[in-house]
Amino acid sequence: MPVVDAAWEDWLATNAKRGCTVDSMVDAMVRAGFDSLSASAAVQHAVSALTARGTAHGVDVADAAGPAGAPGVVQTGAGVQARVVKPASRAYHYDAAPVARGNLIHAFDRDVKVLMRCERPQVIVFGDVLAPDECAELIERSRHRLRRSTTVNPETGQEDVIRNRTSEGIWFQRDEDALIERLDQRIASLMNWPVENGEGLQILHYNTSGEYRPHFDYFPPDQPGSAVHTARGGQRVATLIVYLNDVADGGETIFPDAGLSVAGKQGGAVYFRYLNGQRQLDPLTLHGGAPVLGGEKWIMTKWMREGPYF
Ligand code: PD2
Ligand code: ZN
Repeated sequence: MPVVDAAWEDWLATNAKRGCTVDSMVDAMVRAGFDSLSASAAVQHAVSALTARGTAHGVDVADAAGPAGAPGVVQTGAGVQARVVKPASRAYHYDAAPVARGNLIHAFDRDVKVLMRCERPQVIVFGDVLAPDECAELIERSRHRLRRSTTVNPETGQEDVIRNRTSEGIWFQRDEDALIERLDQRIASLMNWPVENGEGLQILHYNTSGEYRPHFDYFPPDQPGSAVHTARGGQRVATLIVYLNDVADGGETIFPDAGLSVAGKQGGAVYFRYLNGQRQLDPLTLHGGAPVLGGEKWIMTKWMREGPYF
């Protein structure tokens, strides 16, 4: 299968800018030998990068033109032509999220309040997921064991320390002790996803000025390093970020392409889902941790996978 190299990135950016539909670009890439999941993720990434800059789309790629020299690709003389057609139909399909309906959800051993639901992207804000003493205990257990956080290198899949993520963290393995086991059960019940599909619980700490620049929590299928991570448990499907303290100023969880910002409150949480039943990935879940402007920020993150994570 071909890879999304610099030439394909140029092709994607050019055609997204011309206003070509997601459908027509995915079709062109599939005809050039990509599988539809990789093609769809690459196109959605290119379109969402453009949408973030405020450009609309709604025209079709005229034929299977890809970068010059790409195998199996027809190159038109003047590049790719575009014409106005129906709106894109291969856009991310918002099927029902597994989280229960209603304003109060009984999650294992606790009643959790639903404070806000957003349908596109699928984001839910909860109150009272953890009690104040549970938040305090997690912070105290973690404070002296923190290590600088890493991110996945897209090429190699290795964990790199980079400036995009200025936090420190530690992991608690599932079933590590009674408290972690209980919290894992509660979170799995709230997310309505099997507890064994969850990665460990990660505690993160940001000092003033700490931030986590916008990123996807899923592993982009077009990046070679992703396979290392999806080999165990498959793709990530959804995230729950629990706020362990009130931040004096800043530190919101932001969704820049959705124009959404969540200011955390101790014990509350934000849930977002990015893999649907058709295994499409939602680029609108691009999100980040805004810089902490005053005080410190403590959160706990749970990432759920498609399958059991052992
Ligand atoms: O600290 C946050 O608000 C934040 C933002 C984006 C955390 C994460 N992502 C994460 O842990 O993935
Ligand atoms: Zn994230």
